[in-house]
Amino acid sequence: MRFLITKSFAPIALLLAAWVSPSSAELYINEIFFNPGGDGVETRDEFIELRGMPGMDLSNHFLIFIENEDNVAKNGPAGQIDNIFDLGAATIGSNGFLTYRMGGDQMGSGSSLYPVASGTTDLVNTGSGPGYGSGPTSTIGAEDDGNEGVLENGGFTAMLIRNDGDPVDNRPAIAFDLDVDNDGLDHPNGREGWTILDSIGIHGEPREAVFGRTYAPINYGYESIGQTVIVPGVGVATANPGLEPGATYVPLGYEVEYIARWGNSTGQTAADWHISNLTDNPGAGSAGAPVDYRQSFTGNHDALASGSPDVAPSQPTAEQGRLESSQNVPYGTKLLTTIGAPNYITGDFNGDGVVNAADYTVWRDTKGQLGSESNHPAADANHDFVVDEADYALWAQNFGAPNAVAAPASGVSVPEPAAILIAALAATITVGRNKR
Ligand SMILES: [Ca+2]
Ligand SMILES: [Ca+2]
Ligand SMILES: [Ca+2]
Ligand SMILES: [Ca+2]
Repeated sequence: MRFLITKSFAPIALLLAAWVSPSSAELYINEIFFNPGGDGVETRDEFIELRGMPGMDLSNHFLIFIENEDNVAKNGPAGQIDNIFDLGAATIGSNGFLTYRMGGDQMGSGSSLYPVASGTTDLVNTGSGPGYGSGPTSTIGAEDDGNEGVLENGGFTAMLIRNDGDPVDNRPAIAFDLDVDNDGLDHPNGREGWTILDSIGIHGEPREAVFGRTYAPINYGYESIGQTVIVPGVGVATANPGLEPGATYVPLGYEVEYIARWGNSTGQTAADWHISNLTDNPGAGSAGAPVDYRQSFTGNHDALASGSPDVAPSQPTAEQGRLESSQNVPYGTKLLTTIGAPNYITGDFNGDGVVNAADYTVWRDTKGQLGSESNHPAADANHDFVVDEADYALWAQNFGAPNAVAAPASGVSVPEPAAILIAALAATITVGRNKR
């Protein structure tokens, strides 16, 4: 029985695998960590990950960050370009990834310590400027309005563009205002000659969404539209974030510090993104220590041995059990371990960005395995240090995710949803029988 079901999975696994590669000339914002908290160092621990075709030439491509802040009079800096990453000298790595990492703060914090997958085009600033550097102090083509070498914590629209217009006149420039009247992009493509390849809007901190404006198809912020908020210096205001025509706004109720695509997703719906607020444990990102940001409100996550009951990852308090994750990721999950790889997705035990039969195999082969903070089993989806039925249930719940995936590159038919359901059901039957 098990053999038959394994065989029936094979074609589906192949089809799902065929979905994951971006189509020709496509380029995506894949992961951005922009506000390391706690012991984090702003000029060391931020990173950016882009995804595209292996070896893709990035001439005339730029990643820009557009200011979100506005005020009640609508004469704030919304629409101005705050950060520019000039991708022109780079190509996408042989594994389909490109990363930007920081060079530290020149005060002993050292450069970014994240492990990066081989094959990644890994751009680390070795210039004299802090963080990513800026202009002449950046070796990676970064530039920002304050020459601080960092991304803004308050909010932004991250926008990946290609400039087919004049290479000088239409090049993105710091402080250039893409929205002069703060009522939406003055040109639907940002500027004449530009193509917007991908974008996402974030109001990262409370009250930023009240008057602020973002410019992407999908946008996130703390407040709900219509929510009453007290704004210092203004008084009572009603949240009404500015959006492009037809754009989506998703209220979160928490600050945002990390944005990522959900597994291999490339679409523009809330299901395609994982928006989270990360804190750290003691030593997170510190020189010589493993980078170890986790999701929670407070406290550290490796204190199981310390006997402090409110910090054990397997025993979250009621408060810490409320994860600040748009995808309900289990407490204590490490997200920042996929630099140069598909992003974390619940149930993706082999880390390839999709949840399918191959992940079931990992679960089956490691069922009963125990773990610890330093030796975390891949198939322990709920982060309780044992691989068991609860982890299987999370795999089954997420089977087929991410829902919105890139169109097949060529000549590959997409299986009907029914086929996926049948496969999931078949797996359930298998597990049920194994248990007896
Ligand atoms: Ca403006
Ligand atoms: Ca990643
Ligand atoms: Ca997988
Ligand atoms: Ca588990």
